[in-house]
Amino acid sequence: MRVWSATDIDSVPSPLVVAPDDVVTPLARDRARELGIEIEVGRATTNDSPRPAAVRPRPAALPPSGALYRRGAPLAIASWARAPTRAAAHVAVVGAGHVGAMTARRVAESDLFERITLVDVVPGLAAGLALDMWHAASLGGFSTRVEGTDELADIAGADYVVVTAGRPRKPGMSRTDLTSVNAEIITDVGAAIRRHAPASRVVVVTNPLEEMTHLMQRVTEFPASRVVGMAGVLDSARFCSLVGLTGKAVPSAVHAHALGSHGPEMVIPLSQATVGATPIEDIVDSETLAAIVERTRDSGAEVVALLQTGSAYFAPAEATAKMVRAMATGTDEVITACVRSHGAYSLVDTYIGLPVRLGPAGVDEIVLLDLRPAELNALRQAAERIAARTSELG
Ligand code: NAI
Ligand code: 2OP
Repeated sequence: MRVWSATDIDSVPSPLVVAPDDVVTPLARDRARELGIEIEVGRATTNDSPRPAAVRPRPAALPPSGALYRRGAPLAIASWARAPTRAAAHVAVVGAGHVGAMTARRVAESDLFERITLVDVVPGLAAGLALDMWHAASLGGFSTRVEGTDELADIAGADYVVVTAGRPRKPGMSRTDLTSVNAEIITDVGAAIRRHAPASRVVVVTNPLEEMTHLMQRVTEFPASRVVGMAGVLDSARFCSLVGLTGKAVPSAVHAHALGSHGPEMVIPLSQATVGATPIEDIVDSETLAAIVERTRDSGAEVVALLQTGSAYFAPAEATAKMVRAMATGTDEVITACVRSHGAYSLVDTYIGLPVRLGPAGVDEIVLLDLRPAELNALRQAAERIAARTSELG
């Protein structure tokens, strides 16, 4: 077992592979985030196990540590601007409801961006929430400016636009029940994005996810690589957390990809799920895994039924913020996003959850996993059903 501190992170390669029983301090995680170093959980190490080789060259001069600053350590005044680690980027979040507000907060806390504009049709809502968030800047250790408005034109020039505007589900409703009301909202918001933020990368969150992402791309007429949907990061995370409930692994050691749809056609290929470097099927029995897959698929509805009003937002916002950060920093991490398949996996051409690498241009690459025939078949069926639904949008 080894304890990784922030100082250690300054001299490690990326990705840093730590053993399952290693401890990575919160300060070290912050430092790794600042330097763009991925932390992966690998096999247990012995004292003489070799450390992994660098796959990405490290910068010669390291930026000053904001992580240390946040925790009150003395730093040179020149460190305050933190310019070397922050892109001069502008993020807009349209819809300042539960998911939108929480996403704006998590993006602000990453302190990677110059500015966040939160927008909502309800007068004063976004401005009030943004001011409240900004009041926390000194406590949260961020200097990303957060502003709120009820004018969609204020997204002008945004580099990234997150769209959460729309109605959430009520108990007993399926995501598809939201189609007509949310399609109108997405059409309006998409037209505004096309007009005011024509160079932006768009992350759609509004349900039903595949249909609304498809519609957003059609309305903006942006290249499909610049319009993605958020669901797979959330559904994969839900699977990992539910595995954690078995007591056989901590959630952060579990890796899995939830592909297909954000709904009944969700496909979680167990051939690709691991705990550290060990296949999950060697650790958790097949009956339990089948039940976890089923519960993951129904997790959104499970939360809706408990809340009675509104739907989940902590995990959805965390997942959305992760996608925005992944685009801004261009990490090598393979995550699941709702993207246009363009013939990948021999699927019909549709928006569907697939493993991708995201970067500043949007989707850098669809990653081809070595799926089992039954998994591939399930993914193909999912694509056909999604394509049939999106074609009903006209
Ligand atoms: P919410 O009701 O709390 O917030 C939605 C906000 O959108 C409201 O404040 C509303 O005033 C605003 N809005 C409506 N029309 C607008 C317009 N034209 N321009 C700007 N703002 C507008 O709902 P919540 O919980 O934030 O969910 C938002 C959407 O995200 C829902 O459709 C929900 O189903 C979906 N969702 C999707 C997830 C996913 O994994 N893809 C996960 C969680 C939620
Ligand atoms: C969820 O899965 C409602 O789609 C939303 O929580």
